[in-house]
Amino acid sequence: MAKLLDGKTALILGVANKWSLAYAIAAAYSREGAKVVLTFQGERLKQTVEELGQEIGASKVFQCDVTQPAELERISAELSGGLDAVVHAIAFANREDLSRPFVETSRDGYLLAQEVSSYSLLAVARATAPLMPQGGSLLTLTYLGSQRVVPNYNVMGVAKAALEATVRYLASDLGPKNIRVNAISAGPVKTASARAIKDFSSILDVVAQHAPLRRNTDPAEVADTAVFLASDLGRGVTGNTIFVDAGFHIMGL
Ligand code: NAD
Ligand code: IMJ
Repeated sequence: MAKLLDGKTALILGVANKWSLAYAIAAAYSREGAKVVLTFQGERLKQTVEELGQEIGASKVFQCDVTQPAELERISAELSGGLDAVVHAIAFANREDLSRPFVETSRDGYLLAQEVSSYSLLAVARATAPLMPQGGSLLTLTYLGSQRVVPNYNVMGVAKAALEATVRYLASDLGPKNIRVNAISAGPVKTASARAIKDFSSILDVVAQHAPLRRNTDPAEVADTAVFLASDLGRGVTGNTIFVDAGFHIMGL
């Protein structure tokens, strides 16, 4: 039977380990027939990501630190055959900026969070748009802390607000080339980026108690929405932030 991503090639940035949202998305894209290419941030992650790539039959795995222009240039070299979908699942802020009061955020900490978590989408869009001459899909991951105050999310919330605005401006620029740009706003999931957060388990409990679906978000649900957006089924959707959060964001109390 035909699969949703048959014949498509997808580049997925942001796999660090088997818990990464990017890995759940890569596995779902592979399941739906896509040719999957993975990148990892640095040498330290090489072996893990190569092994995960093998598990899902990835056709290529290479290093791409999005703060390094020379490493972004590798994208066009490695994907000269063209591309249909790109997933940006990357965020970083200094750990101390995710625990002390937001008002104490340094200039360097602010700029670092913006560079890695927001500007990098623009950099990736510029590197990949020429590889999608017939159009394609660009997807990033965001979190509710961009729109509401979530304790300790701090400088990441500001970076995600910029990321969501970047999605809209890129969607406007790239729409005439039939390149769609969207974000998925995922509910809290216990990944490496979340595990480090104080009281994360109690955040999961609060969400499960109050979300309309009365449970937490499963990475596989995020991945299935990512499949939809990269597939032909998503052809009319661009500039959007779609919540995959068991409905939590609609609640006022
Ligand atoms: P994760 O730690 O598995 O993924 C974060 C990734 O960012 C890692 O693979 C890391 O290597 C990569 N990264 C950081 N700096 C980089 C750089 N300079 N160059 C290249 N890659 C770099 O955690 P995750 O939760 O899967 O995070 C993926 C995305 O999902 C992030 O954007 C995060 O904000 C978002 N998100 C996560 C949750 C959650 O609760 N886990 C909820 C909503 C949104
Ligand atoms: C992160 C901080 C505070 C509250 C948080 C999170 N909540 C959730 C997250 C409620 C769900 C996870 N998230 C959505 C992120 O985007 C995390 C980004 C992140 C995490 C770390 C931890 C380790 C580190 N730097 C980080 N930079 C970004 O050193």
